[in-house]
Amino acid sequence: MGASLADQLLAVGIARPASLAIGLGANLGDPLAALLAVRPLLAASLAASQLRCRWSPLFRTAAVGGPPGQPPYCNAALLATAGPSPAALNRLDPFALLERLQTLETRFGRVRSERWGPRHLDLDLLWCGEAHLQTPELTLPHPLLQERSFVLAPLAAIDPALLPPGARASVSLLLAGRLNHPGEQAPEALPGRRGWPEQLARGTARLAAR
Ligand code: A4P
Ligand code: MG
Repeated sequence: MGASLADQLLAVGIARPASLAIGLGANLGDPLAALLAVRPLLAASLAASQLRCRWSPLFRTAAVGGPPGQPPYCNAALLATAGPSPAALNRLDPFALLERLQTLETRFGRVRSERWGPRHLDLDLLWCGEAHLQTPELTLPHPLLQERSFVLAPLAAIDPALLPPGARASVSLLLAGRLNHPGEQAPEALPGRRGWPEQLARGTARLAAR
């Protein structure tokens, strides 16, 4: 059977591969340990849906919003693509994926008390293909993703030219704009380590917009 039109357009570079992105964050308990432990579980969950993951480096970021005096966050992002055929992503039900993410959050001790409060693990679905949704359970793309350097820096580290659905600029340009805001603290990329080898090139740890 011949390749689908979508696959042919991808092959000649006319279409962007469909993707989904997930933001990871934690600032309670041992945030680094939580992200290291959840990574293989998330990778396995997405592999079961025939998706392949690319991971950002880990970042240390100042808490945004919520109660004052929160510990810093450990943040990261993953970008999943459908491999040889985009159909795997079309088959994915974003609500079912959100449920899988929330089950993982609960497993890692997440208790929902106050909005933007400290947490053991937060997994946000940033986008899921071209899905546009606005329901009480799920908004896609994530409404705040373009305004948050703790989301943009990890995405820009995966691919500076990445264009989130509905965005007018790449993640690296959005990040550069964000970092120009007075008082905005640049996320700090952490060195790679066992279980999380990704890191920024030497000398760019504080300059994620390249
Ligand atoms: N929900 C709707 N859309 C989505 C989506 N795309 N992904 C619903 C995930 N959940 C989504 O989320 C509240 C409800 O949003 C869920 O029940 C889900 O059905 P939550 O995770 O319980 O609450 P939250 O995280 O406090 O609220 P929200 O609005 O999701 O906040 P964010 O955007 O997650 O921000 N500072 C730093 N440095 N790093 C961080 O990671 N995170 C936050 C939380 C605040 N400050 C931070 C960080
Ligand atoms: Mg959340």
